[in-house]
Amino acid sequence: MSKLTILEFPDSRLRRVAEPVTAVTEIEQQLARDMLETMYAARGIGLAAIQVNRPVRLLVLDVSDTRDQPMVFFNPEIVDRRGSQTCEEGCLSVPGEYAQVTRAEEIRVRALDLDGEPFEIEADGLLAVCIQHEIDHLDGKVFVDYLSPLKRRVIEKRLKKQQKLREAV
Ligand code: GNR
Ligand code: NI
Repeated sequence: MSKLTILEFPDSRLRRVAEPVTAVTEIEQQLARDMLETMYAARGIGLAAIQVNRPVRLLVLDVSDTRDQPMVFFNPEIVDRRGSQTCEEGCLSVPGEYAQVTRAEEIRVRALDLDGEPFEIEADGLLAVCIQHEIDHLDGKVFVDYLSPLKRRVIEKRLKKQQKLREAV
């Protein structure tokens, strides 16, 4: 297992649209395991492959309180959505910034699991928020895209300053 580096907004590599996986081989399974390790180490509830500079349609998450229920989705697709909910979101690629985002309340998701087997789940609440947040990453989107241009610019400035300070160390 190895921990991967998480790209940070406004890195243009977060803007790529991820390609579907053609097969779930040991390579993809290892990437999923490394992403889980990276997500747990960063105390996130989800991670999309784009965030660790791998532009493939893969996301991992664990929204359990006990942090022992990892989920893996290859080629996830939202096949049904209902209602709306607003939740305060954060992002490992936008550290320290939080904002309210409105998304579907309930979704039905189709994907391949770690063994490459197709499955479908119904999700609501935080799980639904997290899956939608991660699929946005796979389409080159970040939650700050839902904010006003002014708020987004303020966040961008703060993060660039932080990144510069870190580089100077
Ligand atoms: O760790 C995370 N927490 C979170 C909280 C509210 C809504 C979405 C998320 S996802 C985020 C991890 C992350 O950046 N995934 O891409
Ligand atoms: Ni994120």
